[in-house]
Amino acid sequence: MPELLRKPYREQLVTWIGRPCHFQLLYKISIDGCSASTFHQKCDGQGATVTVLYNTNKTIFGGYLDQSWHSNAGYIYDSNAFLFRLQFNGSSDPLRFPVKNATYAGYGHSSQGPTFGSGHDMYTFSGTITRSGKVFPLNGDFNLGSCYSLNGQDVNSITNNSLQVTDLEVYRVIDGPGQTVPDLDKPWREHDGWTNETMQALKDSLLDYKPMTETSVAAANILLIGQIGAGKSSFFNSVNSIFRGKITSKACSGSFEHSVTTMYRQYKVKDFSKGKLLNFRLCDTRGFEEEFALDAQEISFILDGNIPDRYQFNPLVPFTPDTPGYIKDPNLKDKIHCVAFVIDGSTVDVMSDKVQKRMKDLQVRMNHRGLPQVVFLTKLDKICPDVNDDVKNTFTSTAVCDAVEKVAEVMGLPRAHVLPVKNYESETKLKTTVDILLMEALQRCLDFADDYMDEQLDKMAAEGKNVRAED
Ligand SMILES: Nc1nc2c(ncn2[C@@H]2O[C@H](COP(=O)(O)OP(=O)(O)OP(=O)(O)O)[C@@H](O)[C@H]2O)c(=O)[nH]1
Ligand SMILES: [Mg+2]
Repeated sequence: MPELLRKPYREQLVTWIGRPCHFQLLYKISIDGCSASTFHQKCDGQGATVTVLYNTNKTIFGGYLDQSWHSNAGYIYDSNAFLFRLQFNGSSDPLRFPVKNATYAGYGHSSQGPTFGSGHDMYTFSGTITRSGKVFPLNGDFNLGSCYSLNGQDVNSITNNSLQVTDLEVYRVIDGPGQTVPDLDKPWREHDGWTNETMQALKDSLLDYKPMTETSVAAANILLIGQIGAGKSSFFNSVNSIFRGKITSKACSGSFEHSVTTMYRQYKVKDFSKGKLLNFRLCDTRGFEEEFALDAQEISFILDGNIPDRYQFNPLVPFTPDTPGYIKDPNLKDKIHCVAFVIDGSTVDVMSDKVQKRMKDLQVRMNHRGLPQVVFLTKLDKICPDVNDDVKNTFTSTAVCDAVEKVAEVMGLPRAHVLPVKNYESETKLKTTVDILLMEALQRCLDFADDYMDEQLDKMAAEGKNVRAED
């Protein structure tokens, strides 16, 4: 059964419990269903337990009981009990709230889920809770502070105001260090590792990259598109820095009320150690805003290769076939071969309907052309402190995993198409781990671009067109 409670949080609980111990999962509502009878069936008489709730506000809290749960409609005396908060708003922020009235530490009742304190301090749910999507809207009630010392905290600062949980787990606390400690930090996505060798292998593979050999298309075109300030230009700068061998910022990036990028640029990347141009182009666009969207027709022109490099976007006068520089008969080499939506991971939860709609509208045009789409999910460092400390934690971070799921859902794309990255922004030196994440995302994009070109060639062959006419 997949367990959510991460290793650092387990270690924190062990410290609080105050004796060497480990945890065995007894009950998990996302697997077993959320019902008081199942909870009691699985957890009564099991000795010490920890109950952990994970809510939709990325906050993790719960309670510890040294004594067994029961279903006898009576209180459980426990002088060692405590309530706790482990995480708040996606950030680790542990606090322990000791019991102050041991007589009422817990309450066992056949029709109630885990319940702590009289009053009750933490009453999770009663009866059966029906899942709504991925969320269980618990029907309990929290009157925190009656039997537990809150040390200045309140319901809001402990639960982050939500009883909408994605999971609730009860673990049995077993004395002694775990013999076979399960792999608690199992990544949510397979990953090749973070060594210099991995980095070098990725770099070599990108250096060797050539679009499908049957065509004369020299470079794969990847379109970077998304809201202002999402990190489109920074993505190019980051990739460019990797091959430059030092941090550079060729494309203007920054934060401004309107898009910093105003010109369409098809950036090439040069490897400075080998003096070689790489065979892909990163096409940077103006970001869209709440009140300003790229003209849909303009996007079609970009996708089809009608718009020239260095075209100056003008929100007042959209691009037309009469605009100077219009490329009249673009062929496969001019077209976009893969679209990367660049989305700021730290704003995924607050993405407005308007922006979502903008992206959907663009997707319609892309789907129409059979264009592969990925998401570069940026600013991971801002959504998870562990990732901020070290990018290595990306694939074990629940906050990142949640953001990936959310974006995949919003964009209607498979999760595997959502690629977490962290751009270089304040660093002064390259880092192997950051390079790896960026190059993996780029490599995926190029694989998809190849698929697209392959498909286009099949189509052209089927239509009797001379593929070599692309020359
Ligand atoms: N912390 C953090 N900041 C980032 C990241 N990527 C970009 N930024 C910052 O976000 C701001 C906007 O980045 P840009 O690359 O200019 O964004 P853009 O999508 O090109 O924006 P426009 O050109 O205005 O549409 C800059 O201040 C960057 O330094 C990231 O991964 N982490
Ligand atoms: Mg930009």
